[in-house]
Amino acid sequence: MILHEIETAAREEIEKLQLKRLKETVAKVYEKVPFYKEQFDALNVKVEDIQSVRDLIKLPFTVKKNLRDHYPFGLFAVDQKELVRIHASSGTSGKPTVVGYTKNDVQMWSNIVARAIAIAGGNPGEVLHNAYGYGLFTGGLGLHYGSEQLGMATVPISGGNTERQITLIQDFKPTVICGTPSYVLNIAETMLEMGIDPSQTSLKYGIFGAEPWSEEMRRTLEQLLDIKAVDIYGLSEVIGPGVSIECHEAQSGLHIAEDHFLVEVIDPKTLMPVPEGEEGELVFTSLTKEAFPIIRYRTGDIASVTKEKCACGRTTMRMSRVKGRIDDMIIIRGVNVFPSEIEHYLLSINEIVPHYQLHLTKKGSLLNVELHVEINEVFYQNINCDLSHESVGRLAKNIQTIMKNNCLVSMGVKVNPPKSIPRSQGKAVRIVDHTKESRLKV
Ligand code: DLL
Repeated sequence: MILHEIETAAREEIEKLQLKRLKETVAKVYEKVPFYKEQFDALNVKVEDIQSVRDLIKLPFTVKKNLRDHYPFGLFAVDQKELVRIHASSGTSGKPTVVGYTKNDVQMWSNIVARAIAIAGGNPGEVLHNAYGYGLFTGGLGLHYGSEQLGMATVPISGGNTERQITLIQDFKPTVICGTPSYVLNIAETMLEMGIDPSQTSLKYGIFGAEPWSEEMRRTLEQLLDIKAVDIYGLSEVIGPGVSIECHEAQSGLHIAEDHFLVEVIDPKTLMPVPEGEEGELVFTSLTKEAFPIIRYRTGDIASVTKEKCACGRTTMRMSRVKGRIDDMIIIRGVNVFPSEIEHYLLSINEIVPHYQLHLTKKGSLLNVELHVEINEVFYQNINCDLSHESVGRLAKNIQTIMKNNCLVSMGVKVNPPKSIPRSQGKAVRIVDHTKESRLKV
């Protein structure tokens, strides 16, 4: 295992480096980005007020709306001529959020991702199959540059054209596959349909992220493909993939690239920090970015962090799996539930496949949730393709009880035939919100 110095540094050393970089970042945004100057002045905070990393809380938060309000380049800290890359995320409403990178930013990001791929089990000289989408989304190019930087032969296949992906996996013999967990599941299932045993490929490691997924999904993917699967996290506003990643040795929380990003966890209601180990909203501050430095960005993602040393020997702070985005949290009769929690329990049920959707409707002012699941081919044949068979009713009831007992929510369950739930080629759509559709129609 090749470790970078920072990965095993003592906490004081990490914080010393962070403080130095934080001071530089704060001074830079104050000088170069009018938005930050206004924000800091309004709170009467001065660059000199940052004397320890804990002083970060004196600074204002940044939210997605600030990016939209300054569309496209209003929050950039460099002249447009210095940009070499622009990414954007479409979002669900309004203008996209746009982020930019200088040459140094791209180099720095590549180094971060190269380190992340190594943490996940990748080695120079091997082949990496990159099924993240290429384009404005940061997944494809982010993993691509990191993989090349590490010295891996990178296959820029992007998402889609699943049968060709499978041919290339068989022919090029990659050891690492990258993609959203839902799309890689789609690849594995397509292999089975083609009569190919997914556990017999050259793949050893999977680097999966860009969407919430569960431990059960990890087990499913690991068993199907006979690989070790690790979670990678990131967001375009902070840099893209590589903000944190699990190590293949312990698979126990995602190591944050603390030399480049400062993390906080806050209570999204009070905006105050929560104690270590407690869940809250992740907030990131970039420490080394040139084109688009960002201060205290509220991600909307729910997770916890720990400073405990990992079994792999690394000392960098680790975050838990992201449970979901605050916006994706469904509140049913006062109970909060994330799709990833539902997924966790759903995947232990034998008769169904790991594809599901939550359909939201409204009856009066009450939110109604229907869980759409899909039965597997064997079960379908056993019931003579008859969904009115009594065992289908029993299955639906069983799923309802499992959800009620474990997620504490009551929801309808609709059992669908095989291949009826849309397969993902990138980020899976887990929530279909018909309440918004009807609002639009009005
Ligand atoms: O999804 C960057 C990325 C690419 C991460 C490839 C990992 C791998 P955005 O499109 O800006 O960037 O979306 C960021 O996706 O705020 C989370 O809500 C969600 N997300 C990203 N990684 C994970 C993960 C990329 N591992 C948003 N688990 C974030 C759960 C994730 N959610």
